[in-house]
Amino acid sequence: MRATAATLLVRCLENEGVSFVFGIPGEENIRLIQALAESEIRYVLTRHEQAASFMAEMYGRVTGRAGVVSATLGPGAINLQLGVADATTNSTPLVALSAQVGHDRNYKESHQFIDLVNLFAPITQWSASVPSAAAIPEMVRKAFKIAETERPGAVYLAIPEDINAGQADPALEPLPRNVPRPEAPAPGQIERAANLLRNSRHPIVLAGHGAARNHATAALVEFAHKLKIPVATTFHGKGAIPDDDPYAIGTIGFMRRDYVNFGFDLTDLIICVGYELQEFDPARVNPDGRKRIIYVHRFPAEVDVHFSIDVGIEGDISASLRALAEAVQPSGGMADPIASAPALLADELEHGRQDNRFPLTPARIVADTRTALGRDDVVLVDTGALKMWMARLYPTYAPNTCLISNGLSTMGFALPGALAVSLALPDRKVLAAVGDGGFLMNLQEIETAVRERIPLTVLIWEDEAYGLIKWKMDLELGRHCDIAFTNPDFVQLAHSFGASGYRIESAEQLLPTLREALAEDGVSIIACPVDYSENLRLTERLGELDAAL
Ligand SMILES: Cc1ncc(C[n+]2csc(CCOP(=O)(O)OP(=O)(O)O)c2C)c(N)n1
Repeated sequence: MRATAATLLVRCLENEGVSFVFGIPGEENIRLIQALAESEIRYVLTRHEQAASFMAEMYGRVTGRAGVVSATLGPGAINLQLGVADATTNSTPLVALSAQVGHDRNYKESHQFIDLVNLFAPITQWSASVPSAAAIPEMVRKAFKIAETERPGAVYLAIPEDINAGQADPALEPLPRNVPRPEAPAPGQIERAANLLRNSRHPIVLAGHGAARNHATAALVEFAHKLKIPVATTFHGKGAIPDDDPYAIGTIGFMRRDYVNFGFDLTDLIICVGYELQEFDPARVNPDGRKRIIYVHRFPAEVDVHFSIDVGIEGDISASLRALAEAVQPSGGMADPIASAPALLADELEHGRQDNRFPLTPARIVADTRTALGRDDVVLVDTGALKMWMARLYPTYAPNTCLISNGLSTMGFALPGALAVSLALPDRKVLAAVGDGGFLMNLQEIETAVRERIPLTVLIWEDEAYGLIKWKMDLELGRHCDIAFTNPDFVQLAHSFGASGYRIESAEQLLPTLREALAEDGVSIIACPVDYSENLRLTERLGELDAAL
């Protein structure tokens, strides 16, 4: 058999351990699609390239291995850009492949030609065009190495149609995979950090996405327990310390102050563990820029006037935490106001659980979602007011089990993302929590999930509006406009796709319906009316709390 460039490319993908490629074919990459069909890799045919890009992103997010998405040239490739940008801003490994016009016409105005390499450059870590079949082994290896190495992100490769359709030297082989290993922390940096810690009165840990990604939970828990230091997480770091750990004090990142801010008000030293500035503005926890900062991560920190680092420890995160814990004696323990934060959150959630009002309060939906899912099950939370409620209130017990986009904060990722998480983690239940706005941005993927027999449940928080924008307008302008819309009948819509459809008509129905839907082996859609009048009450309440301090 003669080797073609397309089969060589697929062999290189197999060599990287790729199990799924998400995408839509086009005229210019039919040989690649055929070569994939003949391989061990499962090609998941989607209904929108944007959705395919979110699938690849969320696959990368939960596995740590680059998710792969494929599209045709021009419009198909351009449709990939939202998930690609989301992956880069969310530190998630992704490899995007698209076709491109051939070398015979890429120097002039020609049908469907757009300079894709330049279009992808600012939203990727590397954007390049494959110049020849001979370059495929090196370029695929380089793409995965860059995408998966800290800080992970997206990579884009354009495959011109003449190369896609051409032959390859049969002697060409995929290159062996190698993964850069993290260094042990430098003893001098550990000692400098230990000195800062010894002199701090109320140190606090801020655990970010890097802690979740780098499996630092065990070391983080040991560190917190040994030194008696409270741990807050960012939205992306949720679960890096289980929320029922006595040293977990909650998630920071809500638009206003929250209970967890008590810890940051009091502290003189923030130990940032795997924190990335794109997740959350450091000004929010260090407004005057005067707090001392120890930074622990695999790569140097971004520069920000509110993030002036006293000691940076670059290397393996768990090893760094263990070395630091070893070097310091425990201090006095948590101050009372800090210790009170988890209890206040738990009260709020409990209150929500018992609230039978209809439409449901946001806290009721969060409480029932938590009860319906197991500790290791996964919820993907789309962007909107629901994200604020879920991020601050949803107790999370393991990293990457409450997935939020807070780098780009895009709408529309959760439903397609859930499909990929369900494929990547087939033994977990997977729920996409979405607003009615975000749901209609990528609902076509219900067809993909039904056709491909990928189990998932979608919970729509229905308020017939772009709720978060309404909340922001009400808060800052005192009124709102241009945020309301109407919805289709979600139950009929679900049925028309061959999915199960449920409509919640009383608060008591939500938990049993969630349980029933999650127990199904198929696709189910639940529409749950939500009363967002609680939004303004929450910001007012937290505002008063602010004043009381
Ligand atoms: C792709 C995209 N478009 C617009 C926005 C701005 N935006 C953020 S939240 C939001 C409203 C979300 O509405 P919905 O999905 O119904 O959720 P809700 O806020 O009502 O809970 C909008 C328009 C965004 N983040 N992403």
